[in-house]
Amino acid sequence: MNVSFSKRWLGLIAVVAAGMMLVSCGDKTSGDKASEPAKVAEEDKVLNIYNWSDYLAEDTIPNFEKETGIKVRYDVFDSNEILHAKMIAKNTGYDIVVPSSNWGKMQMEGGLLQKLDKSKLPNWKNLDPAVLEQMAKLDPGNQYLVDWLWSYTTVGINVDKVKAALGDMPMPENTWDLVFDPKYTSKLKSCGISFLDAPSEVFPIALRYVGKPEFSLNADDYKVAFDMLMKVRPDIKRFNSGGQIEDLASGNICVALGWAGDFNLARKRSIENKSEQNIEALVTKMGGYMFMDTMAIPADAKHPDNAHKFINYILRPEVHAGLTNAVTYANPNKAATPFVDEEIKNNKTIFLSEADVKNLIPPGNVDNATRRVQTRLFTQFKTGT
Ligand code: N2P
Repeated sequence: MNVSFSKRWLGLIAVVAAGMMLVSCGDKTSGDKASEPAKVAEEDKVLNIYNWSDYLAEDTIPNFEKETGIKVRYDVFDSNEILHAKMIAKNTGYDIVVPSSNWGKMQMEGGLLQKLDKSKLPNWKNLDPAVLEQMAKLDPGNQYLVDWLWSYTTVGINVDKVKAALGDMPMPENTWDLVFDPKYTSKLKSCGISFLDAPSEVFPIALRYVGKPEFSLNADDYKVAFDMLMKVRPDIKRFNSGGQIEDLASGNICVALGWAGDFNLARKRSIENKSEQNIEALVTKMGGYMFMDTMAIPADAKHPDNAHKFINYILRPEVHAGLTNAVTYANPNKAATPFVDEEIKNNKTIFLSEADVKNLIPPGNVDNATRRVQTRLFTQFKTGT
């Protein structure tokens, strides 16, 4: 349908597959049992969804409810860490969760997810075959995970405010300096710097910035990244993943380490609320950190049939494109491309070029011990001690 769209995806997925460093966790013993499709004759007309905040079009849920008579309870989270902790504790009460692919893979390997029943997903055919082929490298046979939307963690700026705060100082060649180098942060402090509140988002990038492997298992490497982070700590105004859209759109902050999709959404919101902030997601030379957020059904979901109905509904071209148009994140649905607004389709910070995709850090993971190191150091970073 659209060759360049497909090519971009090939590059993107190749990077994802190549970079997966997955370490299993959770309860292995329940894996086989958990994979059996639940046998439910007639389910209650209820569906419990747990997704990231600001990740929906206004009509996505109401249209689904109207059409199916299924009542949706929709809760939101702002980090994989929060979702993962709930998944490991089990009995989440959710029928659909949306982990990033690397976290979804861990949950799948831990027996915490159930296999999708493709016979209930006729719209599966709309997914880009190139995506499916490449995704199969991390989810063999595409059995558990369906991409919702994707983007990357990067630097977002309010162009005018940053220029004003920097004064005579030109923009750095490596734009990550805006959040990692005190030479810049000490100036940008005046208009507000925000960081994502999640160790798994910040450390891979901070490690690359200090020249260490992004998914290092060596605690000494984390200390080097931590020391770099502590130098800019006094200049950071807040850690607030879900709040960056509003903070940027209203001019409360001028620089953020956050999600490219949210930066484009902040720009859109500021136009809607007439404050017209000149907000940009930067495609940095050093590269950002890619994520693909995926729909999955917990092993103990009470309404798996309704969950399949919802996934199949999202995979409709108009519905999937509706998500992209509303929240400015790229989708994996080839049939949706004609329904994506031209401005979004042509935005090179949303649908990245092949070269820019290759430059991203692909989704990856560390072992549990390293995750504890990350958590401890990130808490210290936040408290500034
Ligand atoms: C929320 C977007 C979530 C992206 N607005 C992070 N995976």
